[in-house]
Amino acid sequence: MSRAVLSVGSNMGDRLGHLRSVVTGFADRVVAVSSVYTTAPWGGVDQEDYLNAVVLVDDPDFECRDWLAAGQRLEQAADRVRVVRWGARTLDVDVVWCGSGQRAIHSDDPVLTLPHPQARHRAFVLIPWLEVEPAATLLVDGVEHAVRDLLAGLAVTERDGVRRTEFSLSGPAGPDALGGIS
Ligand code: PH2
Ligand code: MG
Ligand code: MG
Repeated sequence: MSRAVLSVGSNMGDRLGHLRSVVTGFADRVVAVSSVYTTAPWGGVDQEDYLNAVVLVDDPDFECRDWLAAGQRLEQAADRVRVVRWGARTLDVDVVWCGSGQRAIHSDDPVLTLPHPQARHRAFVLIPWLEVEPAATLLVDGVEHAVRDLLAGLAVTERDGVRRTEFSLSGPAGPDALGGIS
């Protein structure tokens, strides 16, 4: 135990560099990395567009809360400041789903609610997740749904706000990452 689906996002500073810091930070625990998407801000706060991606991670010695703690350390390393809920941030690492093998962990713990209660409403989470895990499912109100169906149920404007870029979180740094990788 355990495997986790992490949603990573940035809309301040070296956005691509911040997302790449998650892949380098989790290193050999990374199982798969989605494309990088440019996404319209979700949640009603006026702010810059985000870059978002999904990273699948696995470590037999990690509990679900260990992914949260490690993600928060990476947020701190990116000088993340918590100001406005759903507002701008250098780096956000959210545990969307966590499980043992294919079995999902469900938790009402407010510190780490699983699966992430907002994930099903967010095209910027569902689209990159489907890219790396096309058969993914998510428990909504006690019922297991295909992530594909949850995405199809979102407003077209939500889905259209999520656009794939040519940036990559692995391999050589792209132009947006200049100065961000050392
Ligand atoms: N994160 C938020 C609030 N709004 N919008 C997009 N497009 N992407 C995000 O990662 C995001 C957001 C707070 O976690
Ligand atoms: Mg978030
Ligand atoms: Mg967060």
